[in-house]
Amino acid sequence: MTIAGKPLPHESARGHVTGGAFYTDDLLARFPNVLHAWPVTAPHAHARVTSLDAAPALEEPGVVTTLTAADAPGEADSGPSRHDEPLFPTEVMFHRQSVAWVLGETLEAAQRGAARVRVSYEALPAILTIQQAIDTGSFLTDTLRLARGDVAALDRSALRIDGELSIGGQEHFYLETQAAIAWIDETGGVVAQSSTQHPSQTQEIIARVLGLTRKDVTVECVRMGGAFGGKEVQANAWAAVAAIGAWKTGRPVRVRLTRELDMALTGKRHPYLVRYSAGFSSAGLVEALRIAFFSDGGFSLDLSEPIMWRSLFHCDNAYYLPNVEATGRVCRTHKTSQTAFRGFGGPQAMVAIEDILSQAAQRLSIPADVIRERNFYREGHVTHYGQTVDDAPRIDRIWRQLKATSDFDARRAAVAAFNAQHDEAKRGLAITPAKFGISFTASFYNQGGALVLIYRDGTVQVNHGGTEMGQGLFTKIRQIAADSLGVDAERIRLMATRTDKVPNTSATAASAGTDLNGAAVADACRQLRARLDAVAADLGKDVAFEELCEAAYMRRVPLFAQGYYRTPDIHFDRATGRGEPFHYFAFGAAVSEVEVDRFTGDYHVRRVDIVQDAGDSISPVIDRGQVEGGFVQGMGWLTLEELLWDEDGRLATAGASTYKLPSWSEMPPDFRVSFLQEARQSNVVFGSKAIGEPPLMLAISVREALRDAVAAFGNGDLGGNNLGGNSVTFDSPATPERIFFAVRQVRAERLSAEARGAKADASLR
Ligand code: MTE
Ligand code: LUZ
Ligand code: MOS
Repeated sequence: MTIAGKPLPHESARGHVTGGAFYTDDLLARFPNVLHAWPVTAPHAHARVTSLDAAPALEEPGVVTTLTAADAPGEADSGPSRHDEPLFPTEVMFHRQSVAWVLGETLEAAQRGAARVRVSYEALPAILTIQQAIDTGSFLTDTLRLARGDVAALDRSALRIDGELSIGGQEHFYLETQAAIAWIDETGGVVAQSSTQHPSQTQEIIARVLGLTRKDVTVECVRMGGAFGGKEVQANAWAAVAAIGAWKTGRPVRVRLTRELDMALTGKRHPYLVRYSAGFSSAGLVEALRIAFFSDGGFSLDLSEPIMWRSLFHCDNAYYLPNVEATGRVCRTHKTSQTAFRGFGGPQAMVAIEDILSQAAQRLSIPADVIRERNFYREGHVTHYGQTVDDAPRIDRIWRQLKATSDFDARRAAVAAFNAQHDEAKRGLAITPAKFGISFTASFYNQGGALVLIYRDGTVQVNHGGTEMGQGLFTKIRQIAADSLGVDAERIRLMATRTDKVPNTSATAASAGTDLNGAAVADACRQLRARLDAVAADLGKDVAFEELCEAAYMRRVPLFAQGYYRTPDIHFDRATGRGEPFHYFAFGAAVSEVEVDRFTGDYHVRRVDIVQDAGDSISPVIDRGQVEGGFVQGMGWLTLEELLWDEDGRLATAGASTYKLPSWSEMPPDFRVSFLQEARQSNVVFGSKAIGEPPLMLAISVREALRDAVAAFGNGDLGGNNLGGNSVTFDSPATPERIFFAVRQVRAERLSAEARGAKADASLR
């Protein structure tokens, strides 16, 4: 019986669509005496709090109490890295930061109370852009660096490209906004139900703010309605506020951000400014790359440092860079603290290198797919941080398979034919690869734990350290447990993630949820299966699983086991910038075709083809969903979603009306996803590979297809273009506005080149 590899539906699919699936805020109904919390938020991006009088709030009917600095018995700070996120700040660091909270019998009472809290501020100058931060020396980190070879090679290259690229951030827009409910249990301990990717850290922060030890705090996460990195550390503060409220009042306290508050208060994907110089041979090989990343970290450190490391690790994408110097620095601005988001700094760096390669292709009149192919990692190649790219040949395999199945060459010709006949619209086609390193780059996080319980009736409860956010982790783990125990999936129940079942867990992040926790569950199940096999041998006959379990119990064989997994052989030394930080690489490639309107810059995606390496997929339907969802989320980031802050540091795009998300209308009408065959990954649970983040970066093919289409307004077709030595550039996201201006620029260049040509012709006559 094999259940892994079967295309099972998501274990909560029915609950998701019927509304039956339980989320944190659904607990509300179980607590008739729950209190609702609402923040008092500051009207400045940067200010000193000169006085705060919460007392007037108490005059409001239904207000029970207020929460200010004096109410936290421990340290009122939720900063996960540095302690730089005071829950009751005396210095406001971003517009709408909460300075106090009000608890009410109803949400409305709490809101009315919050409006009554009197706060005076002394406004201070705010730093709102990366450039301002650089100019004023406002940074959250030192400069991080990875380098190899000698970038002086730049000066000897046949082609040199110097440039700057600005890349926008992204709002997570998980459907379930941040939520937590905390209460005091019958023994005096604190319990929180929290929509968190990292229950152990939520537990740590609650213990910190209450001055308790971890044994006094239990955190449970039943599931999340999406997280995407936005709840890797940023769920903690809300659980901490709820816990402080519960501690003060003895009553359950609920914090749930409205969409508008969630967008205003929580961190986003980091905006980046990238400065680069790249040197190419006349054949289009990268000879040297100097690249400097500046990220907008917002007001506190959060995960910005490991995110910047991941950028430095991914500035090569799938390409061998012989000489490279990559540096990165996190800027401190007066904005929300930017945080983890699917890809974790990798996407920004990969957008940059793909941008540079496309420009080189245009400048050298080499087709972009050819220039990419020529620069691929080959067998035996080592990255700029010293890790051998073991499976480098897979890049070529995927590339060739995708080119064939997407009919790339024929469509290239068809696009050129279309473009030759149309002046009002042009089509573009691009293929881009993605290589993504799998493992937390902070090596100690790469561990997983499990506790598997078999009952005498032959049914099984599986506990593990991972959290479910819609990605299908629980579905995969159920399949792993079923096969490891040799029973069918119906016997197995996946329990909500709790810190009192498996301690000291890592965040479910870095796409490693199944690799780590799945392997730990398999380890526990292996032990149990061995014990049961011994009992079966003793019985001397085949019996049903429930009888075997009963027999084991009667023989006093323990029917529960802990499982553990740690990723072998990974290490990285920041000081030298050398190591093997990743257990393996996930690979994929995508072909996108777009059509751009000359007059408006509006565009649509006509077709997308993807080949992704998922190893031996444990759950093909889940993996397909991850590829489709990740791709569309990446496409949204690179094309539609634009975060704007006004000159006072207010988030101008703080709702779905002004922040444009991809929807049904943006789905590629022709969307073909397939997986690399014979792709078993050795040394990973069931031969599978991580799938959560890598497909997001395949959306870069849409950005590059847009560049291809824009170039066609200059001269026809980019397959070998003559833009007069120019290349098409635009910042990210490639909104219709940016595409409109890029088209206008390219057409102006063409017209002036034609005018020069006409003049030259005339002078010959
Ligand atoms: N898929 C859904 N439906 N919802 C999510 O929140 N998060 C992504 C990805 N896929 C996410 C998702 C991110 S950022 C990560 S790191 C992985 O799922 C985490 O889960 P995994 O490690 O089990 O793949
Ligand atoms: N989180 C983290 C991550 O703490 N370290 C990582 O390397 C990482 N990578 C991807 C996503 N989340
Ligand atoms: Mo994902 S950004 O690792 O939560």
